[in-house]
Amino acid sequence: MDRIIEVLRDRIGEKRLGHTLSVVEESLILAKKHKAPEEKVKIAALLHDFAKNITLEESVKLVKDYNLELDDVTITSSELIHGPLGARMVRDYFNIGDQEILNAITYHTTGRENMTTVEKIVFLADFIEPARDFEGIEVIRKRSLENLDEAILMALDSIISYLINKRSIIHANTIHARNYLLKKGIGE
Ligand code: DGI
Ligand code: FE
Ligand code: FE
Repeated sequence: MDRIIEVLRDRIGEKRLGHTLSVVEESLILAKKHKAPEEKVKIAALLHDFAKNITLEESVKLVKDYNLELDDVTITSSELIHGPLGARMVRDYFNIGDQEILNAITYHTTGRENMTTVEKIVFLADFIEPARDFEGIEVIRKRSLENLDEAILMALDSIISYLINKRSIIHANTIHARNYLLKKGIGE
């Protein structure tokens, strides 16, 4: 853990390390509450933004070097590329082979349909960590302790509204994640 933190400090800087450690803390609270494997959640949270400080240009180069197959929306977005690229990089840097950890990192920005509990927790912890401040966040914080799916549905509603207001492209995984929950009857 200490070695990872040192590598992270170099790579993402003190400020984002602060965010990362907050996400770890929130993740562990949620893991205890929802009986998820704490060690997995902790590693995924710690590494979720590993590729965040890389420019889009450099990220695209790395994606090519790694032969990663990313869709056109992800590969042209500085917001979206860091998830899948980060997952690939931590596989190399820290020899992480656990697919659930790698998926939690890959999908932490968009979510996706049928997420595991570990994936849900990292997605939500990133959204509700104490430095985040937007309308409705308190309700989502509270709900995340009671029902992960309902909290994620609220988070996705908020993200999608935000992206529409900015006229941004919405990644299909974000929509699929939300449709999946609605089809399951979450939020009724
Ligand atoms: O890396 P963080 O800042 O900690 O958080 P994050 O990985 O959740 O990234 C948040 C940003 O990603 C935020 O500006 C909203 C954006 N985002 C989330 N879902 C989508 C998205 N951007 C696009 N274009 N499409 C999405 O579906
Ligand atoms: Fe991120
Ligand atoms: Fe983050």
